[in-house]
Parts: sequence; structure tokens; C-alpha cells
Amino acid sequence: MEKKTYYITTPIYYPSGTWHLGTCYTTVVCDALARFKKMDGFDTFYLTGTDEHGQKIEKVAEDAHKEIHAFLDERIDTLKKLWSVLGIKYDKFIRTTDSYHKEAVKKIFTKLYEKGDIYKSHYEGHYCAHCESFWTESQLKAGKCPDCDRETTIQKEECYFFKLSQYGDRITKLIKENPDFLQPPSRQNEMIKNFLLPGLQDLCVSRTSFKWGIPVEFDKDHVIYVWIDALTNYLTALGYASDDETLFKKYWPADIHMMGKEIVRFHAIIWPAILMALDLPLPKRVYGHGWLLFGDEKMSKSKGNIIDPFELCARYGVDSVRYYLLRDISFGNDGLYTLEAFLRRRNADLCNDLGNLLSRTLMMINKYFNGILPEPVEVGEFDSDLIDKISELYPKVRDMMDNLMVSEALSEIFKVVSRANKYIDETTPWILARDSANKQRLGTVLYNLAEALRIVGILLKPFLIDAPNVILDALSVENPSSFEGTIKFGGLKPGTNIKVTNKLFDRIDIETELLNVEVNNSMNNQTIDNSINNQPNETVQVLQEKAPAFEKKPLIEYAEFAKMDLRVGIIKNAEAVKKSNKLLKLTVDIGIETRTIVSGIAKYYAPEQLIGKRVCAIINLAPVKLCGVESEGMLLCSSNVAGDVILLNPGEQMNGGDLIS
Ligand code: ME8
Repeated sequence: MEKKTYYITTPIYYPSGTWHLGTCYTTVVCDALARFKKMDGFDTFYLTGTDEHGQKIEKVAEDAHKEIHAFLDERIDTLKKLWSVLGIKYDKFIRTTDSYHKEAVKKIFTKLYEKGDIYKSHYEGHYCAHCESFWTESQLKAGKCPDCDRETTIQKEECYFFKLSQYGDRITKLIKENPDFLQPPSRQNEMIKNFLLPGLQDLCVSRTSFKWGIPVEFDKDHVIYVWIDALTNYLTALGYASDDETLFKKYWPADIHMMGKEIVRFHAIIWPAILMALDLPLPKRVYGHGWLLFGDEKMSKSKGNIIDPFELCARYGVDSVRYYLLRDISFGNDGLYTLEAFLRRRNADLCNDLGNLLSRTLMMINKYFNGILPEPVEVGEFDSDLIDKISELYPKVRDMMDNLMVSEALSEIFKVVSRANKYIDETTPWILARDSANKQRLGTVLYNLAEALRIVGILLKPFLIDAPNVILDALSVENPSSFEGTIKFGGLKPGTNIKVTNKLFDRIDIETELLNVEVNNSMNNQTIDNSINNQPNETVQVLQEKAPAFEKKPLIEYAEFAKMDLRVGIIKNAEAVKKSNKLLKLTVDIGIETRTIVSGIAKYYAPEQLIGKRVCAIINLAPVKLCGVESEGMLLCSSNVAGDVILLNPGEQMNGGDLIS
């Protein structure tokens, strides 16, 4: 029987900006979905790529003083490295500068013109160069681009128009009558209220004011509007309008186009209209996911609030990053990134729950059965509940993935991990091991645990990259490429060699890590820039070398400043903090008493240099535990671009406890 096909696409990425954790979101989600569908027996085609034409790209290359093709090649190379670091496994990477794409786009444009869906006229109106979007007066928000809040310019030029206005009714009907077409449902209301109800206007689909684009075949002064060029990639990647349309015939229409919510209108209005004009079937689903926010705003280069995915993967591992994106953000909604939430999620689920289940199970099989998987004998207390939960897991996860409930699907898998950990506490194998009469029961318990791990390991394969391999390898299980025949309870053969592995995830002391990161100016200081030259490996180094960008903080009232109790302190003792190469534990005389203050200055001062030093201390900060030592205040330092960090000195004539104001 022929396999059912599944065609999934991400938007094609602009090579001009910086790729941050937010931009990775769409691709990581699609990768997990594509991997899941592949393992679920679908003949899956996962497309991603780059959107390389338009005025914006032309300008960025020019500003970087690079020849445009060389500039693009470098950028695409970096993007492909990013996808490789994140474990993204696409079936095709399309570049809109690929010649087969350019040729097909020209044909599509000509076909629409010949059919009468494109006509020549003049455009006069608002244009946002950043978003490459045209806006009517009424669509502007406070006179600016409603998508990016930038100034628009008035453009007046001869151009070709696509008769979008003719498709308003059909698209409204499509969205209203096929609720599956546009998801999540909130996007349907947005499209209808903001665009369809006010009435669609014909769309300007060519430009004459710049050259970096695909020329109109029959009128070479015009280049094709970048969104027409970009959207059609979903067809041209499959060979549409080429000599070989095999893939197109096999995979079109797309099962899902995935994207962030800001570009839903292109996919849910303009794209179906183009397809209708071409007499082609429409995609089955368009899904506009929410944004990753950082500091309450959309994570974006222009706002400067970005997290570097190269750095995050290098520091915490690709699985932590994928797991965080897929599990912590409720799919469809916006999600707020904080390093703390990221680390908590990693510690709780991956390190504690999954890591402990694996290490305890492997350790016990090795200790009590010399690493040979015992045979389950009889079903005992607690077994059926665990086995039922494991057996129900795959259909539940499949249903959730079919409904794009990605976070919920992972949550179900981790419920079984928790259930298995609880099973260890219930069955107490270490007590069973004390009496040889319990050997068979002990064997059954450990078999059940190993089987839980095997099935969890297989089901995690679409979501994580390294951990499933470690789990399955420890259980000497052949790494399956399909769920079929592998996901049924009881698949492990008694007698199999069970290895002991290294820890899956090292536990991170969150408070210390947050402090380290702050001290290193690394993750949250918004200085990263993989936009032009940095290659992934250099990024980490660059981060450590760069000082924070000068960033003005908002004004505060004097009353807020006056809340700080700033005092002169005299350091009486200084010693290194165990397990930390950043922290020193200081005993500081503040006049009325001495305080323990932990400070991240070990890289800059030897403990003996500090004794007797006068320092500026804030003494009414809430105490915090750092590497197990409670810190009752903080010392003020200045730092510069060269990376020097110096304790502020209030002057030698001052005594401990003197006011700083
Ligand atoms: O829009 N949170 O490309 P792009 C979540 N070339 N997703 C985010 C995000 C955030 N903070 N920031 C960006 C384009 N994204 C066009 C597409 S398709 C025919 C043309 C997502 O490089 C964004 O929503 O600006 C989109 O899905 C992807 O990153 C690429 O955006």
C-alpha cells in the first residue's frame, strides 16, 4: 500500500536579520512534527529555505560592503549551520535565488497576467520597506506600519496589480466554512475583522524602483514583488512549472504551512487567492503560531532583545533548547522566555525526571542482574497501572500531534516518566534486592522500568536529538525509524545487555548560573550578532569578549533610588566559594555588623588582595543563596569594554557603615 503523504513547510527565512531563539521556533516545531509524521508512517516532505530578494536584502548587503551573492552565500551557510546545531532535518532547502525557482516564478507571473488576474496600472500609497508591505491609509497604526511600527514612505510608481479584491468573498467563505484551514481559531477572527470585512484591495505585485528581484518576463523594467516570489516557493520547491513535476504531483497540496502570527495574512489571504487564480488546490491548513517574547516584547533584532541559539545550544545542549521551545511554550500562544524558566524546565523534567529514571534503572539492572535484562515473570502490585499508562501513551501523543498540541504531547510523555519514577518508590527495588526470595519480583520491576524507558525513548525521538539515542543505546535497542511494531509494551528481550551511561543532563545550580551569566555578560545582554560575519563557533567567543551595549534604562523617581541602603563596607575576610570559579565569599564590616556577601569577582581579584579594602555595598537587597552560601548584600563594581571589572572605592577616609547617597 502506498504511504500517505505529508507536506509541511516553514516560511523561508530572510537572510538579512539576526537569527535568534524566536526565529528558530517555527523551524524546531516543524522539525518535530515532520519527524513525528515520518515515524508515524507518512511519506513526509519537510521544506524550508531562504527568502533572498527585495530592497531590504539589497541594502543590507550594500551596508555590509559585500557583493550580494557572496553576502547571501555566507548568510545561508550560517543559517544551515544553525539548523544543523538544532538538529533540523529538512527534506529540501530552497533559495529563492535558485534558478529553477526564478524560472518558475516568471512563468507563474506570466500565467496570471495572461489569465487576466494581473494588470498594469499605477501605485500610490504607503510602503514599509522593512516588511516589504503595502498599506492603505486606514491600515496604518498611528501613521506607522502596523506590523513593525516603523515609518512608511509614500510610493508612487507604475506597477502590475494582482486582482486580490476579486477573491475576498471566496476567501471569507473558505475561512468561515473550513475552520481547519486557518488555525488556531483566533487567527480566523483577526483575518476577517482586520482585512476581509473592510474589503480587499488589489495588490501591487511588481516594482521598478530597485533591481534585486526576479524580472517580469514580458516587461523587464519590473521585478516581481518579493512576497509573490516568496510564497510561490511552496510550489516551485516541488518542481511546479518545471520540466519535472513529479514531487508536485505527489505532495501538493501542502498539509500544513506553519508560520508566526505576523505573516498569517500573506498565507491565509494572498496565498490562497494566488492559488485560486492558478486553479490549484489550496493547502489543507495554515497555522499561525505565537511569538517568543523576551522582556514582554516579541523577541526581535530590531528591538535588540534577543537570545543567541548558537550560544544557548553550546552552553546547555541542543535537547534542552528544543525541549524548552516545544514544551514550555503553549503552542499557538505567545510565550515569555526567561533564562530562569529555561533552566527550571531543564532541571525538573530532563535532569531530574528523565535523567534519574534512566540512571536509577540502568544502575539497578547492573547492580542486581550484572547488566543482563531480567525476565518479567508475574504481574504484581502497581504493574498494571504503569503498563496501562505506557500502552496508552502512543495513541494519546499521536492524537495530540495531529491536533498540533505539541507541548501537551510532551507533557503526556513526561507523565509516564513521572509514573515510572513513582513506580520505583512504590516497588522499592533496593528493598526487594535484600532477599533472594524476591529475585523474580525484582526482575519484573526492573524489566517494566526498562520497557518504560524504551517506549519513552522512541516517542521522544521526534522532539529531542541526543537523549533518545543515549537511552536506546543503553538498552541495546536498535534505533527505530518507525513507531510501527516498536511501540508495543513487551518489545525488550530478556537477556539483553544493559549498559551504564553518563548522566543524561547535568544538574545546573540555577542561582549560580544566573549570576554567572550576568557576570559574563553573556546571555541576556543583547550584544549578540550573528547577522553578518559571525560563524557559530565564533559566536560564543564573541559573546565573552563583548561588553554590554550602552543601553539607557528608564527614568526612575528619587523615591525609588532612595529605597537602596548604600553603605561603605570594609572587607575583613575573603575566600573562594566551593564549586564556583566566579564567586568569592566576603566578610564585610558595615559598621553596625558584619555581613556575608557573595560576589562574582573571583576572576578579577585574588582573595588576599581584598582584605582591608573599602567598598560600596548595597545592604538591603533580599538575601539570596549562591552555590549554597547565603549572600546578604551586593558590592558595586564598574566594568568596561575591555572586560575589566573594578570594585568601587568610596575613599580611604571613610569608615564601615558610612552612608553612600
Ligand atoms: O517572515 N517568536 O521571514 P523571517 C516566534 N521571509 N517566531 C518568530 C519570532 C519570535 N520572536 N521572530 C520571528 C519572513 N519568528 C518571510 C517569510 S514565507 C513565504 C516568507 C518567525 O525570517 C516568523 O514568524 O522574518 C517566521 O515564522 C520565521 O521566524 C521567519 O521569519
